[in-house]
Amino acid sequence: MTHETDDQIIEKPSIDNEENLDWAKQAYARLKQQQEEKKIQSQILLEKTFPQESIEEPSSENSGINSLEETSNSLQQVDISKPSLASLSPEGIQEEPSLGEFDDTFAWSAKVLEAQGKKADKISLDEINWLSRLQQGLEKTRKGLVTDLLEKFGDDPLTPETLDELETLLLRSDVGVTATDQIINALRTRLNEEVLDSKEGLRFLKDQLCQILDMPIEETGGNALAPQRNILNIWLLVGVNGVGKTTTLGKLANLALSNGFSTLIAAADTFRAAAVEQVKVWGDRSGVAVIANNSPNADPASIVFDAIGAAKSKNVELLLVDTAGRLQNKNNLMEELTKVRKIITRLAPEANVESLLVLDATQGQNGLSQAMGFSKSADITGVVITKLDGSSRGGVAFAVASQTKLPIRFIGAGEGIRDLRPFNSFEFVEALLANK
Ligand SMILES: Nc1nc2c(ncn2[C@@H]2O[C@H](COP(=O)(O)OP(=O)(O)OP(=O)(O)O)[C@@H](O)[C@H]2O)c(=O)[nH]1
Ligand SMILES: [Mg+2]
Repeated sequence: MTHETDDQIIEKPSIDNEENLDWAKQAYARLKQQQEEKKIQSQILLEKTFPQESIEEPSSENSGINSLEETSNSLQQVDISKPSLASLSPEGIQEEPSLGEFDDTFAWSAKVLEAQGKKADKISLDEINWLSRLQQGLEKTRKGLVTDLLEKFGDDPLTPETLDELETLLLRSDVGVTATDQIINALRTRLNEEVLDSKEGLRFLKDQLCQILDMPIEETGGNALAPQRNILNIWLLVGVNGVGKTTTLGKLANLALSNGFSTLIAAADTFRAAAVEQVKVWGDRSGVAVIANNSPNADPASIVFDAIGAAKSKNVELLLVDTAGRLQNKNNLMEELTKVRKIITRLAPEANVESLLVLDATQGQNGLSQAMGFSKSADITGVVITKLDGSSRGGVAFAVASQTKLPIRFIGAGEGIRDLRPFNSFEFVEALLANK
């Protein structure tokens, strides 16, 4: 969840389109070496932990795992589920990415990192892996936008007619009227000043797209959202049914824990019986304890109450709250959210509170009207866009930023625990317009 600060990036990042792959090759060689070293280390560790005989007959007794489960704290009603066996197995904690071939996707991901001023010996496989998946995930959106766009732009200088066609393309890609107008007007003004060839046109377009996404982020201080150390941060995940709130919460728990934040989950979706179990599975996968109440129709506010108490007594830095899916026009359910917010303000006035609205990219412009409805009644501070993999409507990110003026904080592109990252406009726009 750490992010480069602005002053580390002196120039605006831009992709070097020359076929200079030195940096990418250096990064690849380094990651390859790290992977080899890791393999050797884990082999040594395995041999030390399980000498030959015990590999053949592993003893499950006294493993310490059962005792962890036994001590699992079950208060009368409030259930504090400690992460169980699944979280202790390596697969449960993370699916480690592995380094594939040095191919076009690797080279592209490396270029995006290089353009942001990263050092070839400082990048991680996680970063490369995520960018590759984001680029692949946005393929459907890209197909509708880029192929046509590049055809329209051609090799000739841009003309007012190209802009008309670009306008149609942007609108068709769910970019929305406000953002499209902003982009087209900026391009038109620029065209009145000078002749733009297609390469400069594309560069200008990318800058405009980044500006639209960055505007709400800059208005809230300009940094990526991360919990503040040594104080309580409470993040609520809200949104309509099935958009990916619980999955996002699980991925966030994993991301927070791997960045060293002490983390706790509150299972405040009491609407569906299976919801608590689902959250517990994510608690297990990420290794984060879950506060839940097993009695049917428990009051979400009372779970948040218990969770804040537990968070304070354990010096938790990030409390993630799962909430039930609700339609933005259902007043009683929206009031329930207000009640939860009130409890938080009363019990933890010093906490940093974020209400993250989760939007499903596949719903396109429909998600936008949800966002408008939610930000009216719930105190939304940011947006998470999920399901960018496989959606042809990734352009909706621009509509969200320009129309709701809410900062996009995280994006999800897959169902796996690693498929979520802090939002980075440069990476998003490059992935969207990647021209393979
Ligand atoms: N492909 C893909 N699927 C996702 C992503 N995020 C969530 N999902 C899937 O979407 C479905 C719904 O996810 P949940 O996390 O249960 O959604 P929710 O908003 O908590 O749902 P309710 O609690 O019922 O309102 C699940 O099948 C998830 O695996 C994503 O980024 N990509
Ligand atoms: Mg859920």
